[in-house]
Amino acid sequence: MESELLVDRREGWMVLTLNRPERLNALNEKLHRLLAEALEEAAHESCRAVLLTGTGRAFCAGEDVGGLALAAAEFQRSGALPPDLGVTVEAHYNPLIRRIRRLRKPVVCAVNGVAAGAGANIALACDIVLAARSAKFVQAFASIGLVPDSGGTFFLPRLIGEARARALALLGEPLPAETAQAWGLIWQVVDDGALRGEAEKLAARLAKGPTLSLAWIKEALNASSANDLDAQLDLERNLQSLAGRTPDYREGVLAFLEKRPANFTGR
Ligand code: T3D
Repeated sequence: MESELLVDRREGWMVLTLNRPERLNALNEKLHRLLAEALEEAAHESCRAVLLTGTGRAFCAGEDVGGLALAAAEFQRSGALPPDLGVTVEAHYNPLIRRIRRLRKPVVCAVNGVAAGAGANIALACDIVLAARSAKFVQAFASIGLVPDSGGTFFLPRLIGEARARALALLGEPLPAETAQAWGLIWQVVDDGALRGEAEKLAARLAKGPTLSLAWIKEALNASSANDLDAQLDLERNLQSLAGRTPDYREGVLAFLEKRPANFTGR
């Protein structure tokens, strides 16, 4: 049987494909575990970029509601305490979002179809999000009586502002990919047939980039929403000190002066 997560190791980068198309790539325990393991592997120096996508007509429909329904039924049957969903969030979603944000290399997300619930917010945690023109983003949580998790209440207002974030979260209405791009929720919409190719080109290009500099850019941007200007200026100074001592900086300057493409090694 094919794995629920396809891991394709390329030269210096990895493609991770959620692969439960019959459940719209909804996340169950096994897929959570496979994803965590793959992202651990991606943290290795030999991997310099990651592409995350899904098979079939969805990117990811969030938590497998079948699993949630079984737990709720058991609660009704036995009269025991309801399952604590915060446990799943703490065990799987929070570590996943932290892994993506803290990974010291770019994570490209190719949203190939609907991204709902935690699936939408996993996409938003990635560094560069491309979406198929037919894709849509759904904060599906309120529709089943839940609260956005996986960083939704953090990313949404920062990316698109309070008014739009509140309406999306409270109404749970689908947001078409083109509107998501127009609002600045994602980087780019691509025609459906071209999405995979464009996303692969982008990930391959990033994998040939100055990986340490890209990691520090990510670190600075991650920090900026919590920092004031002074703290952010200090952080930029510190990171620039580090970047300025790397072989890739030397190579970048040399390549510029010699009018040739830089050959970055990620060091
Ligand atoms: O402890 C915790 O776990 C808390 C953490 C929660 C994190 C979360 O993500 S909560 C939110 C969970 N996700 C949802 O509520 C989304 C549910 N799905 C939908 O709203 C819709 O399916 C979509 C908007 C994503 C797509 O709609 P549509 O009309 O294109 O497809 P569909 O017909 O609804 O779904 C197709 C099949 O996929 C269908 O199965 P069937 O009838 O063909 O056998 C459907 O049941 C299944 N499916 C869709 N989403 C899920 C799912 N199966 C399991 N889990 C899902 N999330």
